[in-house]
Amino acid sequence: MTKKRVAVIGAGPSGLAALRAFSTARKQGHDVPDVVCFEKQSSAGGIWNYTWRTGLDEYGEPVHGSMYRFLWSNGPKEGLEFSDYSFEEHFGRPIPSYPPRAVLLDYILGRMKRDDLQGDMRYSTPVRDVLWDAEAQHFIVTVEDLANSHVYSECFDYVICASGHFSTPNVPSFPGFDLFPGRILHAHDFRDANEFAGKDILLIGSSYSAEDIASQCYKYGAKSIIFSYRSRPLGFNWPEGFSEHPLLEKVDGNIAHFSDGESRKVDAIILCTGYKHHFPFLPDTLRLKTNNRLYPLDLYKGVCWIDNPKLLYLGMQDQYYTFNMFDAQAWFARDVIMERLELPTAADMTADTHVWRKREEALEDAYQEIDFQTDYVRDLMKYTDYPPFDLDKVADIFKEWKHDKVDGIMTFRDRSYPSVLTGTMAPPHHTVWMKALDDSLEAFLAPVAEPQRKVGA
Ligand code: FAD
Ligand code: NA7
Repeated sequence: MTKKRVAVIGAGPSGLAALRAFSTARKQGHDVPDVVCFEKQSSAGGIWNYTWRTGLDEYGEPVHGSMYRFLWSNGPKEGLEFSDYSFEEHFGRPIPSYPPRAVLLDYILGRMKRDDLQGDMRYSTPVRDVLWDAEAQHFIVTVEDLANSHVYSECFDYVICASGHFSTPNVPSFPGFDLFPGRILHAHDFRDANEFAGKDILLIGSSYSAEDIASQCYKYGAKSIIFSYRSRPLGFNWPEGFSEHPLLEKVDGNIAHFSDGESRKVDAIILCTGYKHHFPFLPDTLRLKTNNRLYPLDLYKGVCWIDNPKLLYLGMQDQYYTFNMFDAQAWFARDVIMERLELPTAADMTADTHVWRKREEALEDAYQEIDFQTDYVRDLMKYTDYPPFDLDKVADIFKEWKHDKVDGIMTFRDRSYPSVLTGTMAPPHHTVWMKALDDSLEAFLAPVAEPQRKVGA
């Protein structure tokens, strides 16, 4: 009998979780399918890879990266720790709770390297097209090897789509934008807060990107920060120089007018208006269509495409949990593919998603959302042998994090939490976040504060 073939699209945390899930089963002595991972970037790590590029890359491909310089984890690392690979194991000692981007990338890649992930990694190879051949009962996956400008197709029994959903920006327009004399950009193209030092910045949106980019700009010397929200303000106890207004009505020259009748002079506008789930390589019949939410429909257990469960999606939810949730999903996907799990009928799968969706729709605040996603991950984990970890403790950490942000939006990253795997309390960082201008791995791991390197010069 020929081996099953699985295509994984994307080598970010979700795609790597899939590779890890199969590798674990292989090490346990199981006969696992052949796995090929197609990644459009030249290396693994997904959105955790920093690139200076914006717009199109060297091949004319849309740049995937939305991360910027000086990005530090926006939640405690204890909430995302892989349950089979602790931070302590990776770094050989405990590290503070809020690492910068490069440290988290090192951790993600560390598990991959240590695991000697078997499988066929094809970098600089975007997936162009996925077609279901109903007669042959397999997918035809067409990809482009960018370095050799070569387009080719291969057949797969299963496809795991792990291409991320924080990369294609949602870019609304407002009256007067065409004549605005300053820069207008989306968060996806934001790279370096130094650019905005001494400037009055308008940020549209009131979620994670707005909150974090504003904090970055403040940290690196912006003169004032003006938020404009559509539904509700962020509402933190912002330092002096910050203000929040309801939705922008128009800009007139460099004057922004808001629906509360207020107006302010602004030098630059950053649209922190979220991202679109975008799968240009998938036909209508296979394409997930959703906004950014905790329970997208059409996916059984948030993973299996109900209309054709040989297509599986990872990481498509809005996220409190990240790396550990992707793992739980990947283990579930693996066990579906290896036929260790039998799926219910399509009608039963759909009914199950509606139960979750109904519960999601009734959620009233972030604490309930945390409990919801905790229950979701718990539910997934009961089907597989993903190493158990104390989900209730993780939920408590997320709730404490929410409190800490209310206590001090510029100081929450100075807090510490215990690992739910090792029990070790994270040490405080040698430099408080507001003063830690150097976000390199070396500066973060240095035992004591070094003179802050002049950054951005
Ligand atoms: P991604 O990391 O986006 O990886 C998807 C991969 O698929 C990419 O490598 C991409 O190149 C590849 N790909 C896409 N299309 C194709 C194609 N057609 N063919 C081949 N390959 C393709 N999470 C946290 O836990 N903590 C944080 O502090 C945090 N901060 C964030 C800050 C920003 C600005 C953003 C945008 C996200 C942040 N996140 C954070 C969430 C982050 O998205 C997840 O941590 C995680 O990276 C999601 O992993 P993923 O593999 O699903 O997607
Ligand atoms: P989110 O969390 O999806 O939030 C998008 C925000 O953009 C949210 O406040 C929206 O307002 C707002 N939005 C969307 N469209 C508009 C328009 N047309 N006008 C005004 N405001 C709008 O995306 P983020 O980028 O903040 O976070 C995504 C990830 O990146 C996250 O994981 C982070 O860790 C980093 P709404 O509340 O819907 O009215």
